[in-house]
Amino acid sequence: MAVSEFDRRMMAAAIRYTYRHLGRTGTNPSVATILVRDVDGMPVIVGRGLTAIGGRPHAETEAIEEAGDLAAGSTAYVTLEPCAHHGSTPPCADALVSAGISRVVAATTDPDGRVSGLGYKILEDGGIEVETDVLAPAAMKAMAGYLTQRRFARPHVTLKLALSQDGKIGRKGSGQVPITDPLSNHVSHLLRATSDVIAIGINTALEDDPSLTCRLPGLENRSPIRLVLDRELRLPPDSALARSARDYPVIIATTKPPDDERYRQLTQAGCQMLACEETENGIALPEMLEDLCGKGIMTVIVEGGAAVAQAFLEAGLVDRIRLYIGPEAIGEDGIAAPLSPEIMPAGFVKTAAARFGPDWRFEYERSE
Ligand code: AOF
Ligand code: ZN
Repeated sequence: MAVSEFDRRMMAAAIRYTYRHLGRTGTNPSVATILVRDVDGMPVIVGRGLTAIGGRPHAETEAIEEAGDLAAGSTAYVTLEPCAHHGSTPPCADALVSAGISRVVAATTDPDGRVSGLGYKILEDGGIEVETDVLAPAAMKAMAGYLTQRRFARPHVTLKLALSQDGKIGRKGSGQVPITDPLSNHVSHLLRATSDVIAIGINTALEDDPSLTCRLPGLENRSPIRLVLDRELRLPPDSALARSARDYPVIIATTKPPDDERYRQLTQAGCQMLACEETENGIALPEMLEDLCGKGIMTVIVEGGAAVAQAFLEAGLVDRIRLYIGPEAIGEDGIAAPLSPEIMPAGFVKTAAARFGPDWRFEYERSE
């Protein structure tokens, strides 16, 4: 049976569903399964499943459980190839065969060596019809953190910048300057809710004293880990970040040793210290990201300031750029942005444009 328009619509729904647990499944990707079967000549959704918070159980078994007896004879829409390995539960591919699923429509092959191709093989050997690569680009976008971690052994990095109409990111010496509309701010807080870490440089921390939490009503507990690149340990223990370190985690990336007085104070405030290597330009970013990856971090937002943005770009460590452009100009005393729609680093292509109130948002991704 060929892939139909209905198949694509169900897969699009499954991919959208994965965003519900994005950033909450540990090192596991957030995967969705939707089971659909014919009931009196009508396609009916009989089960839905998502990778559980923390990473287990997997999506397929959740959906099969919800469908109960109705699972047999249904089509399973899965955003990732069902697993073939034994973890804390048996392989999902086996579970689909045992449940009597007749057809599996999948979006992407799992790059995990324990699964890659083997999941599909178990399904086919079990007599299930398998369709692959349905809406693969959209699924890969939703799983970018997981895929980047598997491919490059580092987290996926989004650089987020807000620019005034005249290409400035702030005003010299005046702390936070409102550039974008509250609507844009809500949208960027949604990215915070689905990301593991938000990183800023120490200058931004000192100038703005930001909290970097997600402040969307009901999603406050989805705030990412806040990370400050603070080679010389200048973050004050009474900063908004350090004061809230016991409520929402703070990591301080530094090259200072533990016998430093500020090190002791910040640790006492509840901040976690990440020992980093030093280069002539500051903290060694590839090694820092590798360490974060080792801690299970799959997605990082880099949010200010210009020097930090520049350092990540120069090191080739940015996968996606989200550029918000507000309607007002800042003028002469503004701080120039390291990039603009006219000046994009080589290798990035525009993949989306959207309007939020008076603002524009452009998205750029690295072309392969
Ligand atoms: C699935 N369905 O919902 C997810 C899958 O640590 P474990 O044992 O849970 O295995 C992690 C691997 O499982 C992960 O690397 C990926 O290959 C797969 N994730 N597979 O069938 C799911 N989340
Ligand atoms: Zn599984």
